[in-house]
Amino acid sequence: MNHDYIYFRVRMDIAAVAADTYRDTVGILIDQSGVGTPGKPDFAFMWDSKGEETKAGEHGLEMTQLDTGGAAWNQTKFDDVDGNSAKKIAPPDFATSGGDGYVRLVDGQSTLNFGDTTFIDYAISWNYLLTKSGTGLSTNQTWSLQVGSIANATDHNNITTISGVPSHRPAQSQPVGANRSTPIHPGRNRFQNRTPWPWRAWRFVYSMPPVWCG
Ligand SMILES: [Ca+2]
Ligand SMILES: [Ca+2]
Ligand SMILES: [Ca+2]
Repeated sequence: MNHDYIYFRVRMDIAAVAADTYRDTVGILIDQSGVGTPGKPDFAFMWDSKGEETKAGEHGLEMTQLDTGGAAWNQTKFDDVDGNSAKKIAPPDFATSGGDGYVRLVDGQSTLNFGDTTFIDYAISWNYLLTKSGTGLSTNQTWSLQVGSIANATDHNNITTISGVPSHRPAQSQPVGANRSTPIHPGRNRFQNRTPWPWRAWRFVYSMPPVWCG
């Protein structure tokens, strides 16, 4: 995370995500505290590679919101914030140029325990989120995250695989709300996250006499 973008890295259980053959949707699912039903996701940054296959430039990285929220992940799906499943309308969706958001694929990265992996990296512009998305997503909120994927289908379908559980476990056995990330507070800088110094420490620092060097 920096002043301009918030970043996510997803480690895939496959060695390569070939652009000409990979046809899943992979999304960062966000449960924003105080919005919607507690424990259920509200928004998702979706990378729709399936839709991109048939209509290049109208899919790819998409800003979505919860459409149907069931008790299990295979009853849960999202819908575009732009209200059009066939077109990318920006704003409120990510524009295809201008830096609203990026997806980067890093193939063939070796691991200690399970062969090669691919990273899917997301970079989401704070300026886009704050001024264009219409989602209300902002810095200094409380988010719980999960990664969900939809096998060989677009972002308009039920989640089929979810993170935080053993590999390849189907989503139907996973209740929504379980195995989420610990809450994050996006956009806080390192000083805000630090426990404040006690008053005596501040007093000591500020009462030291000036030291002349040279
Ligand atoms: Ca919520
Ligand atoms: Ca789509
Ligand atoms: Ca759309």
